[in-house]
Amino acid sequence: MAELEIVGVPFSNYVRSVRMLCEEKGAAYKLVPSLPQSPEVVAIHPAGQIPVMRHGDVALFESKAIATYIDRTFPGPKFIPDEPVAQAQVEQWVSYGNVKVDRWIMREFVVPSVFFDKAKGPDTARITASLPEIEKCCKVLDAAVAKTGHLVGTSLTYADMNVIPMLATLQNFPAGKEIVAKYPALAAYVTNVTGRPSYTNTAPPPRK
Ligand SMILES: N[C@@H](CCC(=O)N[C@@H](CS)C(=O)NCC(=O)O)C(=O)O
Repeated sequence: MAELEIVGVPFSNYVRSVRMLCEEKGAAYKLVPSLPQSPEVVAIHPAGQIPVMRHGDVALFESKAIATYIDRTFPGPKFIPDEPVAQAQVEQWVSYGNVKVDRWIMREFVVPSVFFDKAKGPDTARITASLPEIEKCCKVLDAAVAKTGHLVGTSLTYADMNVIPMLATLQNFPAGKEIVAKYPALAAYVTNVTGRPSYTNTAPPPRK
């Protein structure tokens, strides 16, 4: 079989989600550490985003499409179930993760907290405005994982792998940690999933 290549830098949450899937399935892969908008990435993703994937003649962009391909192509346990309701629920939580959780945690809170014009300082109004929206997301996710400790069914699926890097990143910030701590089922969920080898083995190297 051709070598599976995940192209993207390891500190990207979406790259990490796809790598977690490979680790959980026991699918061997090579990480090709390319930045967004690099020629290698633009050759596959029309918007230059990471991750992209190469596997023999197959090239794909968008993390969920990549995850579906890997889950169906490689042997090992399935993390996107075949059963139609569970499969649709994975889609549902991946979409919610991408449209709401990524938006409020990453785009409106983490990115403006970390990357800002040094002369101007961070946009505190924007960051503060994200907090009630992050709290809404955490409330929704807390209720969803309260019964089984997972978003779908009773075991880990790609829906969990999609959202966990975002929630773990949130906890690196005192305001984010404070919000997660208000939701005990969510806090336990983050602790459990981030304790898995698939998460710890995909940790990005420390930033310089
Ligand atoms: N919907 C895309 C989102 C990917 C995404 O946002 N990737 C970020 C890194 S985590 C990126 O490439 N950002 C740079 C850019 O948008 O130019 C997916 O699921 O793959």
